[in-house]
Amino acid sequence: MTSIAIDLRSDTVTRPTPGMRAAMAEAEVGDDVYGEDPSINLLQERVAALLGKEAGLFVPSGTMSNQIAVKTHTQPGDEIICERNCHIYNYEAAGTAFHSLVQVRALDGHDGVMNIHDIEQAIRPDNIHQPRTALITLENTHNRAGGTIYPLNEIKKIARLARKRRIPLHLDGARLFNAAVATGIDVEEWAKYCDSVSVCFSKGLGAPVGSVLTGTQSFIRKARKYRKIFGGGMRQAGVLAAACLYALDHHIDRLAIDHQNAATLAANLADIPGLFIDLCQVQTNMVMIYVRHPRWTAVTLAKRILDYGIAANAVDQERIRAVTHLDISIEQIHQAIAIFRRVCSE
Ligand code: TLP
Repeated sequence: MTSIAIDLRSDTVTRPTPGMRAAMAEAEVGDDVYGEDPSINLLQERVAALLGKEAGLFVPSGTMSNQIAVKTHTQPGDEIICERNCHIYNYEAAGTAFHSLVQVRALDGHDGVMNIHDIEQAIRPDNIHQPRTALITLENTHNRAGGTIYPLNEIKKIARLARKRRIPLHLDGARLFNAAVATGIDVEEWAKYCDSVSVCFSKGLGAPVGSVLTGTQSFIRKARKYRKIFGGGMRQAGVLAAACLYALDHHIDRLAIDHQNAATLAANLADIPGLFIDLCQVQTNMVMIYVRHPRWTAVTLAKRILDYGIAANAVDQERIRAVTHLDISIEQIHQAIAIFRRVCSE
């Protein structure tokens, strides 16, 4: 197996820095099922306050956070509305059906953004034949669209509609801090329009494990019970929360470097014959590389660059996703560009 020198598969691949490891080693801990882990309690409070929510819940993964949110907002037999390419619908192994017994109404979007009229049309009337529309979910930034930012105005419109129809709105904010750093709009403003918000620490923020789900006190009380049922009640997990606290203090502003690196990668790859980049889509730390090459498809090109130690995932036959993060330097970005150029001229 070729060893990976430059790992652009995801921002989930980062390893904790020495400073983060030191914070983990020194963490105060307790049994969190009893609510007695001071590091977890502090993290939950800090994240809730940052997002302007009443309470937070520490969970092992972004997937569990989203799935607990769906479970807490819905009843079996309900329907939820989401965008067709979103993570909840595509990458959580049908957890909505498995855990919550809900059906998904997936709407076409543009760069992950749903049309407000399509949402309005999709909301079910109160009719014995039809499921109840119990939840609308959004994703910011949007993974499969290439790290695109959900326009705040669109969120406001959806929130207004959702409130009018008494439907809760959940935000999968796995990369919400990327959206905040890229726009200068703080996470509280992004979160304000949504009833529940999930944020991840094991993506761009560089922690090894952990997400926090936020919402009202009563929502989080219910969610805590579901976390236990899902097997996510952890004990002395303050060592993990300490990594997340460290990330809050040290790794948010530096996301701007990842965004700059993604922009450099995109601008240079766009010049290589056979590769196409929609530069408007490059808004944060991801680059979707469209492969329209006489020799390579996205899948074969991803395999070939791996021979040179560059790892990036083909998300379909046409696109490779490259993600920048804490463990990728600008020198590595230039090395990766050189490899793409070389392979595309083979
Ligand atoms: N996304 C992963 C893969 O699952 C695709 C990645 O490499 O990008 N929401 C969004 C928007 C995500 O991108 C992810 C992870 C999650 C939720 C789930 O987080 P984890 O992996 O912690 O369960």
